[in-house]
This record gives sequence, structure tokens and C-alpha cells, in this order.
Amino acid sequence: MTATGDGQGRSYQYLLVEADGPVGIVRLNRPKVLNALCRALIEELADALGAFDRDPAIRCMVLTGNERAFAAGADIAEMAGKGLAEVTGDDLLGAWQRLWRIRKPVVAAVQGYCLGGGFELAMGCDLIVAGESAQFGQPEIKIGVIPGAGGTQRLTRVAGKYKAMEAVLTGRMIPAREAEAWGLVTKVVPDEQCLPEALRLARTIAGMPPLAVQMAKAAVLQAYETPLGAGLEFERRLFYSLFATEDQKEGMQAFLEKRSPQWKGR
Ligand code: DAK
Repeated sequence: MTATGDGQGRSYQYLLVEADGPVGIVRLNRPKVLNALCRALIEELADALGAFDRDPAIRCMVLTGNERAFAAGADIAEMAGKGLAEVTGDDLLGAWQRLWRIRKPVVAAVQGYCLGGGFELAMGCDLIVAGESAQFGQPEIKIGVIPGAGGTQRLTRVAGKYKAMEAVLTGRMIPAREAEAWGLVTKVVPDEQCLPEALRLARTIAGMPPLAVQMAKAAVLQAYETPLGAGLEFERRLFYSLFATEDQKEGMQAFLEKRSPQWKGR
């Protein structure tokens, strides 16, 4: 498994992209500035994850940084001189929104700083494996702004008003174990186990029937969008629709015949 800047047929300036069997791996690669998320990096990331999302050979993705930082937030140097017209007029939001539309699961493997837009990026992933060194936070208040890529919303929905208020109003860093107690991460592991554990989870997910995986992701995310009744209805419709797939027949038949299922993704 060798990382290169050339994945999915194109090269990236700020990413290392590779496929390990059915798992697409994207590593943020701007180490000198703790993987600060400049505009070009976010556009590359949306392109790389989007390409994996469209690739039928890829079933799950892992997004990671390096030992020192997952990402220390949006690039402050790039934002500092901008005025209201520039921030509202450019299409940075468009690249971020492409990230939220990825259909296949993305597992974040987080070590070190995971701050501001970096934390928002991790919270936009579907599972988060944290190394013990991980430090999460929304420090935007300290530089005169507030979270702008979902921090006030996603953090509040997961951790609740009082934890979110503290994080957003003080900018305090939340260590991995505390983040786990807040329900912000899937699991905390020793740092050297962070990427291997994320890959293990991704391979497990990649071994499941792909259409059911995508529908399961969509159904869980729907819980953040709708009242309970509408969410239950959404879930039920997706459940019924899976009975139109060959994989439902195969999965249930394989169970009855006491053998391993062979998924077709249809
Ligand atoms: N941007 C640019 N450069 C950064 C950076 C960042 N966010 N974080 C670190 N760096 C750079 C530092 O400037 C330094 O560069 P040199 O001086 O070596 O050239 C290098 O990385 C190493 O950092 P430090 O020397 O500061 O390292 P320390 O270990 O002393 O401190 C730190 C680590 C993470 C505590 C510190 O670097 C820090 O506080 N960084 C800033 C964290 C932060 O405030 N992040 C939030 C940024 S605002 C939106 C989308 C996204 C966003 C908003 C809207 N829309 C789509 C609407 C997101 C906003 C944000 O994330």
C-alpha cells in the first residue's frame, strides 16, 4: 500500500490518494501548516472523495491527516484579508457542500489537532476513530468569527446545548477521551492503532452489501434532518426498496443455507 499524490487518474497538490482493495484512502497533506484547509485543498478533497464515491470498485473511504494534525481548520492566512463581499461571493461553500453529498461511508482517522473546519470536516464523516493524541475544538471565537461549516449545528446535535456552548464560546480543546464521553467519536485507540483501526472498520463495511450500506448511511443521516415520524417513514421506505435487490435475496438465502453471501451490488 503506497501513498502517492496521484490517485484516481489525477494528481493532487494537497492530498495523498490511494485505493487499498475496496477502501479508498485520502490523506490530507499540507503538513507545514497542520493541514490548514485552503480552498484548493477542499476542492481537491471534494474531487477525490467524489471520484471514489462514483467508482464501483470502492465501497468505503478513510480520511486522515498525519500524527500532528488531522487539520487545524480553514486556512487563516487565506481568509484574513477577505471582506463580506468576498466570503459571500466566492463558491467555497459549494466545495464543502459536495463533501456532505458523498453517498458511501467515510471513516475519519484523527490524530493530533482537529480544529475549526478540521473538526467540522471530521463531524461530516460517518465514523470517527480518534488516536489518544486527538484534540478537538471550535476555536473560531478566538479569531473573531464563529464556526461556519456546521460546527454549531452538528456539535450541538451530538453533544447537546451545554457542551456545544462551552466548546463554541470558549474555543477550548477537547481531548480524545473527553470527546468520547461527549459521544463525538466512534472509539479512541492508541495513536499507532488509529489508521489501522479505521482501515479495519472500513474493510468490514466494504464487505457488506453496497446498496444496503448506502441506504443505511442515508437513513441514519436523515435522523438529523426530520422529526421522528418522518424519519421512521423514510427508513421504512428504504427498507422496502431493498427487497427489490438481488443482494437481499442472496443475503437471506445464504443465511438459510448457512453459507457466506456473495454480494453483487444490485
Ligand atoms: N491556518 C493557517 N495556518 C495555520 C493554521 C490555520 N488554521 N493552523 C496552523 N497554521 C500554521 C501556523 O501559522 C504555523 O505556520 P508557520 O508559522 O510555521 O509558518 C504552522 O501551521 C504550525 O502552527 P503553530 O506554530 O501555531 O503550532 P503550535 O503547535 O504552536 O500550535 C495550534 C498549534 C493548532 C494550536 C495553532 O496552530 C492554532 O491555534 N491554529 C489555528 C487554529 C484555528 O483557529 N482554527 C480555526 C480556523 S477558522 C466555511 C468553511 C470552513 C470554515 C468556515 C466557513 N464555509 C464553507 C462557509 C472554517 C473556519 C476555520 O476553521
